[in-house]
Parts: sequence; C-alpha cells; structure tokens
Amino acid sequence: FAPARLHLNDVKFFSRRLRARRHNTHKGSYGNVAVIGGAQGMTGAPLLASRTALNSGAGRVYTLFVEDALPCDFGQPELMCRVAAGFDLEQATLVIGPGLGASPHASDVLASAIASGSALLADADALNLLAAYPRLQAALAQRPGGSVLTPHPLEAARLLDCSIAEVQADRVGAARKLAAKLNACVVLKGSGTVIAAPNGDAVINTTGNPALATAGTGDVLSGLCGSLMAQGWPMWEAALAGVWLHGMAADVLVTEGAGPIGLTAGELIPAIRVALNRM
Ligand code: NPW
Ligand code: AMP
Ligand code: MG
Repeated sequence: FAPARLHLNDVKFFSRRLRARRHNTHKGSYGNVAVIGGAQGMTGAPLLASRTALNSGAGRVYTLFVEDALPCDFGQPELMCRVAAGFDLEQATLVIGPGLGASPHASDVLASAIASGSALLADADALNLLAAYPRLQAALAQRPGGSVLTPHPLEAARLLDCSIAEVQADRVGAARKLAAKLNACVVLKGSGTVIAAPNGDAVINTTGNPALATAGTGDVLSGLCGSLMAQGWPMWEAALAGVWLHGMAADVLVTEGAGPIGLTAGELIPAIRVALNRM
C-alpha cells in the first residue's frame, strides 16, 4: 500500500496537540529532555540538539556527556550540563546519540537508556552502536513503549545490514522494515524523509530542501522530536510534526535568502521556534 504524503495543509493534523500555554503552568508542565552524547571532538552535536529542545518548548534540558570532563564553556547557560554516569535517566525524555561516539562506555550508557522506563529517541552514533551490538537491538525491540529512531541512509543501511544504494532504491520499504524489526517509529532522513511505524503506516514528508545538507541539521531534528515527546506528544505525532517543522524552517529561511547555500544548523533553531509559535 502506498504511503501518505505530509502536505502543507496537514498542519491541521497537528492542531489538537497545539494548544495555547495555560497561564497556571510552570517549567515542570513542559517536560524534561536529556540529550546524551558529546564525545571529544563532537560536543557541538548535543549542544545543537539541546538548544533546539529548549527553543521548541521543553521545560528543562539536561546535556549529558559520556566523557569524564565537561566542556568548560558550552555557551548556553540555560542547559544543565552533567556527566552521564550517575544521572537518573528516569527523569527525562532521552535523546541519545548526537556525537556519542563508539566507546565501550557509550555502549553502556546506551544500554542503560534502553533499559530505562523513559521515552527514548536514538540518533546518530546510538544507531551505529545498535548496528554493532545485536543484544542492544533485542533490548530496544522489547521496550514496552517502543522508541523513535532517526537514521540517515548510511545509519539505516548499517542497521539493515545492506548498502546505502539498497536503502535508497526502496526508501519506504527500508523504513518499514526497520520499524518492524526494531518496534520503533523510524524517521529515514534525506530528500523526502520517510516516517514509518511498526504497523506498516508510512508517510513521506514534503517540506525541506538541500539547504539542510550541512553538518548538524540531523542533531537539530533529534532535539526537536525529543522536545515534542517530552511535552506529551505521542511518538508518531512527534516524529511527523518534528520532521515537518524542521523542513518548514529551512524552506522559510531559503525564501529569506539564508540558503540554500551556506545555511547553518544553528540558524534553523530560531526559525523552528517561529514556525512552532505560528502553528
Ligand atoms: P557518502 O558520503 O554519500 O558516502 P557518518 P555523520 C551518508 C556527529 N556530528 N543520502 C553519506 O555517505 C553525529 O551526531 C557532530 C545518502 C555520509 O558521508 C554523529 O555522532 C557534529 N547518503 C557523528 O558526528 C556535526 C547519506 O552517511 C555519511 C545521506 C557522525 O555522524 C556533524 C555520514 O555518516 C555530525 O552531526 C543521504 N541523505 N546522509 C558536531 N558539530 O559536533 C548521510 N549519508 O559517517 O555516520 O557520519 O552523519 O557525520
Ligand atoms: P544528518 O545527516 O543526521 O545530519 O541529518 C540531515 C538532515 O537534513 C535530515 O533531517 C535530512 O532529512 C535533512 N536533509 C539533508 N539533505 C536534504 C535534502 N537534500 N532535502 C531535504 N532534506 C535534507
Ligand atoms: Mg546525524
């Protein structure tokens, strides 16, 4: 059966989740996000995901590093930066993977995240670790609430043990296969991102453009989807809305002349905030 397409007017689809903020609320009303990653040389990735989570409405954002030492100037005082070891993973929606690296400690932290009862989004190196360790895949597939996975084509190919060309030749089929295999909502990124559910439902996103073909834009997407999950959106709707908004922000920036050449991932974040508030 053919996948649906997510069109501009499908913003109505999200409207029941988009309510004006009630007066009598506080940061605890809008959820906690913990972004886990930031191995040496890749601290920008969790910073981008964490800033996106803040600017898309999460009440509190923790940035957890797998290295022992924290980067000394992280440039975003609103974030609570900690080392991952010892952090209570039950208190937040977990976004694991941006710049996580492939160390044994990183795989231990991933195993703990999978074993936790928290909502979970796995991206980037968390997906590469899953591909390397079948026992982590089995644990992920058995999570009672499922999870969200946001692979680009190479990450999907690693998880499906096939080539990028095979993934790209049947993107909807690859996303569905991975969703069923790992009992997860799968966001197969790239031009025409496919979002697939374990039951075979699949949707192709219609927003976004090649301005997004630059480092860090995937890290922004993971922070956005995780933030919506922390604010109470079901995983499927958070994945759909996150992908749609991320692409819409890039489309708006291109009309303003900020792309397609030279857009940076960080510039997407305030544009996502505007798109979300306008929705
Ligand atoms: P190619 O070039 O075509 O052969 P990797 P990564 C393929 C962190 N980051 N269609 C493509 O293969 C991440 O969070 C840190 C087809 C490409 O070369 C990760 O933890 C940053 N192919 C870590 O770095 C900013 C596609 O995949 C290869 C495709 C490694 O992540 C950057 C890249 O995959 C980065 O986010 C498509 N649409 N998209 C920071 N500032 O700290 C991708 N490919 O080798 O897994 O590397 O994605 O850069
Ligand atoms: P990553 O490779 O993890 O950094 O993710 C890249 C992000 O940019 C994903 O959300 C992709 O869907 C998006 N992206 C990259 N290239 C394009 C493109 N040509 N058209 C639309 N979206 C793109
Ligand atoms: Mg990525």
